[in-house]
Amino acid sequence: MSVSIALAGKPNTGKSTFFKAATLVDVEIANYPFTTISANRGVSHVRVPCPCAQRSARCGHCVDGIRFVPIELVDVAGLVPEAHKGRGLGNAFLDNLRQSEAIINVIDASGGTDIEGNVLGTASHDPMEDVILLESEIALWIAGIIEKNWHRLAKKAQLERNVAHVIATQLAGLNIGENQVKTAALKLKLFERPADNWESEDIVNLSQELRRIAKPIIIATNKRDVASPQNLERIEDVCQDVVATSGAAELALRLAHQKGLVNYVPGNTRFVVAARSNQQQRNALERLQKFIEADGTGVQTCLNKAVFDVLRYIVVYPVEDEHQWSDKEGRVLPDAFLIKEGENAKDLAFKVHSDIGRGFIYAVDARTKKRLGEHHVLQNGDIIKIVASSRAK
Ligand SMILES: Nc1nc2c(ncn2[C@@H]2O[C@H](COP(=O)(O)OP(=O)(O)OP(=O)(O)O)[C@@H](O)[C@H]2O)c(=O)[nH]1
Ligand SMILES: [Mg+2]
Repeated sequence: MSVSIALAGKPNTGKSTFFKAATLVDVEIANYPFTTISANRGVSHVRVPCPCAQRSARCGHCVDGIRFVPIELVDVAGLVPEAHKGRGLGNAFLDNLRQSEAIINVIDASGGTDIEGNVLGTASHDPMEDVILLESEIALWIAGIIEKNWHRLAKKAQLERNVAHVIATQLAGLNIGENQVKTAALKLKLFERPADNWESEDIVNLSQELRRIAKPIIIATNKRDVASPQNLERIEDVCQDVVATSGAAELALRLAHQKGLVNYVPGNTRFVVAARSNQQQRNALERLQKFIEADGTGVQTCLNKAVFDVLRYIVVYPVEDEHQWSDKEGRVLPDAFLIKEGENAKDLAFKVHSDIGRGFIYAVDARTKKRLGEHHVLQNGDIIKIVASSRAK
């Protein structure tokens, strides 16, 4: 299963525009709230240097030495205050966050839409409120699930002397594990009191902590093209993991690339304009070029930040021939796997195939040709051959 990232936030902030730019899935975009009703899912990519760039020939799976590794992106319907109680489109959007490992909170940094996503006509809304909205709605949603049968749960937890296990079971569909519950409860010193003495406030605090651990949020200060520098700077000063984005600029470039008007590699700060473009197109593209010159559109940076900086994934390349860096058919660097920092050679073997994991004998670092044992922790960019016994099936 690939890494899944969700785009969420109040309505009309540009989630679907970001999504369409990042996946090229054709979804509805409009300047009013609740354009998206059911979630859109698509394949997007994170961008890394391809190991073949260090060799004389390209592998054929990258764009001039830049590799795009697939991830899942989910474009969720907008949420309004009290969504966890069913307001707006209600809880449906929260259900779409269940399997996501991280959430990009797409906010309207221009301040041109109110907390419900209505167009204001002036830049009078404080985008900080959009930041707080998503954090608190998710935490209150988690709290609601824990509180549902709390009385019965607390008794059970008491009897089994395993509060974290009981809560984790309740939250199973949310991709929140027992260890995460333990970490959160320890931090809040909740284990010092019996579970049936926990107040509603304790459960909300626990849920906030669980949200931080299990559903980390990256803030995309979107509509950067029309946002004031003050708004952008203020959010960057106060919040962690912020990337200024313009989904609209990324979408324009990706569509222009599709039409053959430019040669644009997602995440680049420069692109080449095709000779067949007309004067009007060239003027618009020139403006886009100026706009992305310093930091790009931010869309690729934001996805990379979520996967690498926040979720701490690394990319490794399993191969069958350690000399050619290829599979049996001679395809060079055919696969790129996202694995968690700290995972070892045997973990990778299991990801390639459970039979290979079970039959693991040793691995080879294809760069150094050194043998690696099963506990050898892999590093970002490693190219690994796995030697496994075929009898382990
Ligand atoms: N200026 C500017 N406008 C943008 C940007 N991204 C999106 N928009 C505009 O914002 C409006 C809403 O865009 P959508 O992508 O439909 O927003 P959404 O968050 O998916 O909206 P809902 O599905 O209703 O929650 C549209 O008019 C877009 O053209 C951007 O980066 N800059
Ligand atoms: Mg939408």
